[in-house]
Amino acid sequence: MNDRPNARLEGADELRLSPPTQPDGEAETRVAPPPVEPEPDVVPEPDHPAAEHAPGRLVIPDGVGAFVGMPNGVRRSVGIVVSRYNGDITTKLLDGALNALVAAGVQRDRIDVLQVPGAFELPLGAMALAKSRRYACIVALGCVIRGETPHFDYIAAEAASGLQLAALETGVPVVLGVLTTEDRAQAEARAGGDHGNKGAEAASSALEMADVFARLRTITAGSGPSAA
Ligand code: INI
Repeated sequence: MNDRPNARLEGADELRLSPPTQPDGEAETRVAPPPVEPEPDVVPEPDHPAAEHAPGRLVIPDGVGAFVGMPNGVRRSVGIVVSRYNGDITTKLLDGALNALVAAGVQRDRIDVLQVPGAFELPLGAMALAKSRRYACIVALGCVIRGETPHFDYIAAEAASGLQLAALETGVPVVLGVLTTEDRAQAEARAGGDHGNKGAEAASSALEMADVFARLRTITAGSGPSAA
C-alpha cells in the first residue's frame, strides 16, 4: 500500500539535482553540459565489503583476458530510484540498499534517492538519473504483488524491460531490485526477512557492474588484461 509517506526524502533530491542558480538567485539560462562523474578506473577495496551479493560463482579459465568486478563503492556515486507504492516494503529495500552501499565504501553524501509513485515509473526515473552522468550505477527498487493487482504482469514486465532499456540507452549500469511476488508475505521475506534483502543484493550488483566497467575502461589506457 502507498500509505507511508517518506518524509526523510522529501525535497532532498530536488534540492541536490536542481540546476545551478546565479548569485542573485536568477535561474541560469545557459544550459551547461551535465557533470561527468569523475570515477577512478580501479579503486581500492573498502574496509567492509558489501554483506550480500547476487549469488553464483563463475570460474574463468586461465589464458584469457578477464574483467571481474567487485562490489566496491569507494569514491563512487550511486543513484537510487525507488517507488512509494507498497512503501512499507520498498522502505526496507531502500534501507538494505543504503546499508550495503555504505558497507561497500560509498559515502552517504554520494548517494541520491529519487522517489517515484509506482514501479511503472521506475524506468523513467532511472533513465533521468543515468542521463545526468552523475552516477557510476543506478539501483531501482520497487515491489509489485500479484495478489493485489490485476495488471501485475504489465507493471512488472514494463518495469523490468524499461529499466533494461535505461541501461542500454545510457551505458550506465541499472540494476533490477523490484520484487515481483505472489503475496505480501513473500515480499516481506525478501525485504529483510528470511530470504534476505533484495535491495542490498541489487546495490551490490550495481557496484559490481560499475567496477567491472571501470576495469574494462582501463584497456583504453593500455593497462587492461587483453591490451598488448
Ligand atoms: N505499483 C507498484 O509499484 N506495485 C504494485 O503492486 C502496483 N499495483 O498493485 O498496482 C503498482 N501500481 C501503480 C503503478 O506502478 C503506477 O504507479 C500507476 O499505474 C501510475 O502510472
